[in-house]
Amino acid sequence: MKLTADSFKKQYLSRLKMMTGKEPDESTAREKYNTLGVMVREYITDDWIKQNRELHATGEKQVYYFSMEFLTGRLLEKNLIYLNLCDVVREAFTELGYDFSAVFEIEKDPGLGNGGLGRLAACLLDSLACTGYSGHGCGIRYNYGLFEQKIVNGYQVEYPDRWLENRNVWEIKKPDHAIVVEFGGQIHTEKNGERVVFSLSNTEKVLAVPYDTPVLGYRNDKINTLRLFSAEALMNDFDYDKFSSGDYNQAFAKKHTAEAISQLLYPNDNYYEGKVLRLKQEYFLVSAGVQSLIRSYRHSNRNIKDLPNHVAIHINDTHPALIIPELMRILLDVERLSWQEAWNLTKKTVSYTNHTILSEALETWPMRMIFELLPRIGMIIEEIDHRFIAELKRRHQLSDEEIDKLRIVHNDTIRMANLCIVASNSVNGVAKLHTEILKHKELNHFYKIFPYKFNNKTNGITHRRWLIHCNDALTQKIDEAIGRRWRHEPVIMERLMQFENDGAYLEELNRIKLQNKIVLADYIKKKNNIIVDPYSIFDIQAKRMHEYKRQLMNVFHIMHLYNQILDNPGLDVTPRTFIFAAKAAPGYHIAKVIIKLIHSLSKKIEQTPKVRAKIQTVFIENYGVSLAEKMIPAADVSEQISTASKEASGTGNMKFMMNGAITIGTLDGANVEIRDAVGDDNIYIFGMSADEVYQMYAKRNYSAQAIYAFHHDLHRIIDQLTNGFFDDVPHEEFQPLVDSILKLNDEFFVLKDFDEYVKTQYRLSQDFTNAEKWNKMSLVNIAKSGIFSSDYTIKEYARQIWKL
Ligand code: 26W
Repeated sequence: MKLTADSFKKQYLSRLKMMTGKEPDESTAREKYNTLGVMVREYITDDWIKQNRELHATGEKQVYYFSMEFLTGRLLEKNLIYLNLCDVVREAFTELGYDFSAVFEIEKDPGLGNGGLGRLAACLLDSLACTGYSGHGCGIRYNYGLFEQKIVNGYQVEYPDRWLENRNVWEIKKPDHAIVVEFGGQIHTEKNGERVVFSLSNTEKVLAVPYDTPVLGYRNDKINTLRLFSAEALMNDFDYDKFSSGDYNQAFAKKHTAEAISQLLYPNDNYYEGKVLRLKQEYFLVSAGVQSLIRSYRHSNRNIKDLPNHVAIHINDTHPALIIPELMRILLDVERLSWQEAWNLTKKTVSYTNHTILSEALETWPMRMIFELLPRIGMIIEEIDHRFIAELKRRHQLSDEEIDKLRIVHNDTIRMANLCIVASNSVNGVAKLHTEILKHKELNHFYKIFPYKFNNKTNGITHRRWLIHCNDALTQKIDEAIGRRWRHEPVIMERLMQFENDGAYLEELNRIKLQNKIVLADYIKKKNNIIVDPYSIFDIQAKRMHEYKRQLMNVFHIMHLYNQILDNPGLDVTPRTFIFAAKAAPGYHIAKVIIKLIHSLSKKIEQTPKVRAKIQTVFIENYGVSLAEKMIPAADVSEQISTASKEASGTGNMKFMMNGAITIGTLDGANVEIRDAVGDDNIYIFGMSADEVYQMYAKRNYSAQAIYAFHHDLHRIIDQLTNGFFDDVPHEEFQPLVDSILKLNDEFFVLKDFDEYVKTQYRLSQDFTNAEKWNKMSLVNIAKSGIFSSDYTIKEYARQIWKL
């Protein structure tokens, strides 16, 4: 696009006037933002329409990526960068005296996801467009995204996330493409020759209205679509009789029930809660999505039997698993295919990613609930299960116990992961270790039956958001050193290795890091009213609050340093600022207690000058994509300390690495692959391995009590939780943490890994004082991070799974 600052300025000012009915100098930042957003959308609209038409005409294979979560982050600045308009706009804004970044800050960060799974969906969509593939996201347009977190007196308080309060300039509502989704009803059977035909009557109908958001490629003109469905009542769902007789509540009842479906994102991460409304959401997404894609497929006049040649459907964890029986339903009841034909097409079309092995995160639905809400879907699932078991018995010699593990329906509950594995052509884990654990431990019973379905796709992150967009200074420095090709081919970043011994270059990297730390320190001052030292180590743990991620172990280490400094004031401690950010699921009590503990510790340190001189602790509220963009470029140390085997991959680990932070972590998830990339000298690995964790479970001889009894430092720390050491809370405040360790025997091995963690932290802090050594490690991490670009991940999905 050829656009000069001058011509842009003219267009912009005239649009601004037209949209606001004011002179430009009277316009607010919001008005400036809206105008700019609408203009960006206008620039791309023709291309977007054209590409959709072409896709239709050519029948090029497309993937539909179904996910209950998409954490896209803000779009204005990103889109400007992708269209190569950022410099022009910045220049124009500067000339006009407008505050460029203040305008970006107006945009609400759409929090339509909880954590890693939702952000991965956004990174993969980005990479699809950037690598030139045709693929679309399919999700729910929640009215309220993940709650906004405020910290009040050290406690998390949740506020509704009103992200749609102001106009969303990126989406286009498509009412004429709305879909009817049906719940409940009665099943009817009818004989049609040899065939039994099923239909439903008396269903509750809900309208799924699509809102499309363009997903731009990076300077390659590609535009894909993120389609989010919003639930609305049908026009005739309003009860005029009730209204005119004054029964207003009842008059609107159906409308409210319908709209409830897309009202809110469930705030659980890695924790399954079997709520009917959640089940409705899941079916709403898949039914709307499949109907919509079949409709558009039908429009192009292709034979339904060719579906897998033109369409791939991917399910992001089991949450959209009902796509399997829903697609079967359409192929059987609407397209009138035979069971075998429908089943073959379904299997060829659907693929599935597993993102977690935590048993408390695995979805299961009571058969009864499914039959009540989705009778035909329930029937189809039972039939899939019957046929699968029959075939198993025919083909394999299996004990009853083995068969029970494989059943989709077991004890009157449906195991969604089993359904996904049986019905899809590919099952992938998200890091090498995770996939090995799936194959040889958690899903070994399935691996033995379907070895060919299992494969690994190590997660990735888009280096455009997580480096080019969020860390401009570092981006420039990389350009200067190795040119700009790496932006399109991120492995080229490895050429930075030639600067490994270039003192001046390393010093420059260090200066950029310091500058980013100063920016974060300002933010902390503003938000927390705590002054932190940007020359201290910025040690960051930013992710969902979860016991398996072991924020508590991090806290124990800080308490340990506290105790040591007080005992021994002359102690040589490298100044360090421990920074946390994390949301806890509102119903996850112990996670909330840990948040409170971090605040009490922070306060305690601020009140103890001797300690405060060496270490500080801060908790930044409301972690999300936008905050991550501020924190990650400022990190010296990246905490990735989950109990080995529990973190499927992690993607924060990759983002920190790419911004030059050094990882301290366990051999878990993608940390293993990061270690392989940078080598043992450029990462701090400690703790039990996944094998050791599994052995520990098998031996059943771990005793947290025994460690507590004999370990002087840990004994003291655990006692401090309840002995009045934290004098801003009642003594029993932190009792649940003591109980989780001593009574419930420390499920995540915090005590077991503590010593090695402390030793490794000490080694790290010594190394930090050697600036040359540290900067070199930082450079190696940046240089080796290119392989974790999601562009490579997506190419593997596209070629090996989706066959695009
Ligand atoms: C039904 C409740 C529920 C909600 C969310 C269960 C499970 C989830 C997600 C699978 C949790 C999640 O985000 N998992 C993370 O996925 C990332 C992307 O693959 C991985 O990098 C993380 O290790 C994994 O925890």
